[in-house]
Amino acid sequence: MKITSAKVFVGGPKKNYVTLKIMTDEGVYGLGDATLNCRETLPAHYLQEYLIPCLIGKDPRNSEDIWQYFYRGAYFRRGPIAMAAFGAIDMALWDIKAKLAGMPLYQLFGGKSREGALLYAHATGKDIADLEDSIAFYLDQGYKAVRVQCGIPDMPTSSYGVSETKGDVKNYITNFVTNVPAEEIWDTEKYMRYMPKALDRLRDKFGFDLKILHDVHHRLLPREAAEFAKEVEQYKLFWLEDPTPAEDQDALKFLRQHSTVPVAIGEVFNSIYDCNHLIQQNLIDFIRVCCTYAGGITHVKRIVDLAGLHNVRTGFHGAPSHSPLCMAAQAHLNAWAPNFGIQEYLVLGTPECDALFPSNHTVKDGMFFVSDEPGLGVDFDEKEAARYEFQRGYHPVTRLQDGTVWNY
Ligand code: CS2
Ligand code: MG
Repeated sequence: MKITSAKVFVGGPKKNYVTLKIMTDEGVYGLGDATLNCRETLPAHYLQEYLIPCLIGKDPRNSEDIWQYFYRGAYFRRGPIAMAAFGAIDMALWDIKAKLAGMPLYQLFGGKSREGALLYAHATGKDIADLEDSIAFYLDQGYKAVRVQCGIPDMPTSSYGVSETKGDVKNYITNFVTNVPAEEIWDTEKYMRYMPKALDRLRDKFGFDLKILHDVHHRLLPREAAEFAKEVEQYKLFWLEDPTPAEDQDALKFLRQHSTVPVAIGEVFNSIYDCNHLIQQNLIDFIRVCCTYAGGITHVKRIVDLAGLHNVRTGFHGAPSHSPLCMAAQAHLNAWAPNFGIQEYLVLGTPECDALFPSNHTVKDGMFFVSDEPGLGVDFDEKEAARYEFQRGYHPVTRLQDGTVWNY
């Protein structure tokens, strides 16, 4: 069996999904996601210029050898661009393998450990009243876990994960399309003063059964993160995400000495080498990598196994920029993983997205139910894809009040 050709598509409804389609001489094809938010054309070019020419003629069933060939063969290894490109190939090869077996992908990992996988939705509000409406909206849909992000009074601009418009509480998706990045102002003191009060009010209103998550988005210094974690411990978060920038991994020791709040990190990690210190030192409780820019199913499954050895659970990244292909790859891992924790979920549900990526996966009562179609269980409609083209966009750049550049 041989790979005969492969194509890359860039575009989608409100997002520049990077979709890889690998064709074989037996007519079976595989699909993979290489979307790297706000840098989408780079993995697309990496695939087109460097990787696809090497794929032609290879046996698609040898997904491990092909992964090693690209990873070890690159010399300049790792990094989000290369790993997203390898990730897309790897997903597509597992898709082919499971289609050949006539099985849903999770069967090739060892079958299902659970029927439905717990999801969390993004609740957001320009202020606390809006955030409460947003949480109520997701509770009505049956969600049992929500991430809460709230506008901070007197913050000069809105900040990460917060709607700019009052009343905008549903399906909040940031529009990053700009010629140059937008700029946001951040004030750590205002955030640290207000956010615990907001969590207090939410526990008062919604009680302690609701699973509440919160994303600091890398904004605190190590000491501040420890203080914040200590203060919010009483609100029993399901997790506190990215309290500090993850480059300085030992910074988390400080937080761990002061608080037992569960910590989730890893959405910007690309390889097991970014995760292993945090996992082996028990500095985190949830690992947040994703199947796209952490090198596909082959590599992420290794990370999941390592995490399992140290009682770290999964909480894969599922921002709106992930295409339904990446979400499906993760859904199959979630169905199997003995150390599954939770899955972030935003992507499906718009009619345009469903038309581009038809699938029978379902979401009900805040749980994801993986379909039993062979392979990833997601198709790609090339005619629909022709409606979209690439639109450049940037994440905002964050500054402190005095102008100093900070972490987005
Ligand atoms: C995030 C993302 O989903 C999350 O938890 O922190 O929204 C992140 O900001 C984006 O993936 C960046 O592209
Ligand atoms: Mg995050």
